[in-house]
Amino acid sequence: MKNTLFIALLVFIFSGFFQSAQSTQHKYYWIKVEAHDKFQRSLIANTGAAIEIVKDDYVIAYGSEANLKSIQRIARVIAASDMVEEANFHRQQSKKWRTLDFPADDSQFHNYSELTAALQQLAQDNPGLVHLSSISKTNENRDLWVIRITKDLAIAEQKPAVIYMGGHHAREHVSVEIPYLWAKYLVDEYHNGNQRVISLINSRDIHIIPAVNPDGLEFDVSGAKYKLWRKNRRANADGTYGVDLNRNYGYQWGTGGSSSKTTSDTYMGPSPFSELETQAIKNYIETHTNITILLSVHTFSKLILYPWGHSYSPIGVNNDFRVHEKMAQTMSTWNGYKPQQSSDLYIASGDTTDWSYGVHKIISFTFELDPDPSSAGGIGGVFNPKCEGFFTPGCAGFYPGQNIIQPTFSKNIEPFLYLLEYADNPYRVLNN
Ligand code: 0X9
Ligand code: ZN
Repeated sequence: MKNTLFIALLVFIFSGFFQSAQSTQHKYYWIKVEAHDKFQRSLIANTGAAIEIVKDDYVIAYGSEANLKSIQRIARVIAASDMVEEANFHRQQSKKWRTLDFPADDSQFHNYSELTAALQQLAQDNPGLVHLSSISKTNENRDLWVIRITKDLAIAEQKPAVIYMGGHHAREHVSVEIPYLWAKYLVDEYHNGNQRVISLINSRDIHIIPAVNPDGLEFDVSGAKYKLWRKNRRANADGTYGVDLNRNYGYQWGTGGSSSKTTSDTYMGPSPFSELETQAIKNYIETHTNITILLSVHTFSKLILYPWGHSYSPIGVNNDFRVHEKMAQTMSTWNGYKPQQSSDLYIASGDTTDWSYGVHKIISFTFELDPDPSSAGGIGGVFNPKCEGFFTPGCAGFYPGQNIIQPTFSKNIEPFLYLLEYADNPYRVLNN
């Protein structure tokens, strides 16, 4: 009897210990922290927090309690938000969550099944023009869709190709809509007799992956409020979930600005290309050797970024640097986004474009789409007072409301067309 009591006491003490250890890991914060240059920002990125807003004198990062403590050791924290419940330990199937969908006032956004249906419809209505295929199953058995738009598929590999991708990060909903609208625009304009688009569809091979991370997207929109989820939904060995797909590509992987901690938002994964989604993209790009230009869209901040991201050095091949710089500057005249090298923001390794340029010499860009950081809300007085918090659509950078979709798309049509036009030989831009 004594023994049983003793064991019961031990179990009680230990369960309390584990609970508090786990609830510590559940705490996530918005952290406003002083940082004046890319070197200071990179130190903050190295803690494993995700930097989301960059200003001249500070950044706002999103990270765990452990990330917050690391940041406090190296920089002055100006403010930290109340704890936000963190979803690292949440299972997808929890009963208390509603169906996987956007709330009514964000219904213009596509959830996974709506996106699937829309892509299937586009392909079905346009045989010989739009080709839909799944390049992988995800951890939760969804399809990773690629839509390919070109005339004469049989000779497509002989044409210059561009690949457009969105939705690497689950909470970046606008980044899924823009590639989808791009596919729809191309098809609609083709039928409308737009000569520029017709000749591009005839002479180019166009690849579009609107949602690189469908499991993450579905997770983010399940529940009463958006979850601020970033990673995919791989079940990590320790019971946590998710790898940051934009830290999992295999060029200079794990060399800075990513984390080996599974609870981190910038968890790099156990090895380069450990994830089904990044493997699928790797295989796809390796098998389509006609791809000369790549664009990966994210949100938010209105930026045009180009390699390197893992290093402060510019690209070693001088002409390649000049092509990226020139194209970024030209595109910025249309969308108004700020062109810069990725690492001017902060060092991060394992992102898509360092790999696609580093390994394949594909001219590669990351766009951080609208909105701009000042409209994103934040802590320390810049919060929109109408809004409950970062979770409320219309309030924050990741959840800006559906009215932003169309204007964001419109300002990016010209840059997207430009990339296609120069895909035959991007070095041509240096002649202008
Ligand atoms: O950190 C990222 O993955 C991207 N920003 S986001 O807010 N969408 O997460 C930017 C990647 C740019 N690359 C580097 N800074 N290396
Ligand atoms: Zn992103």
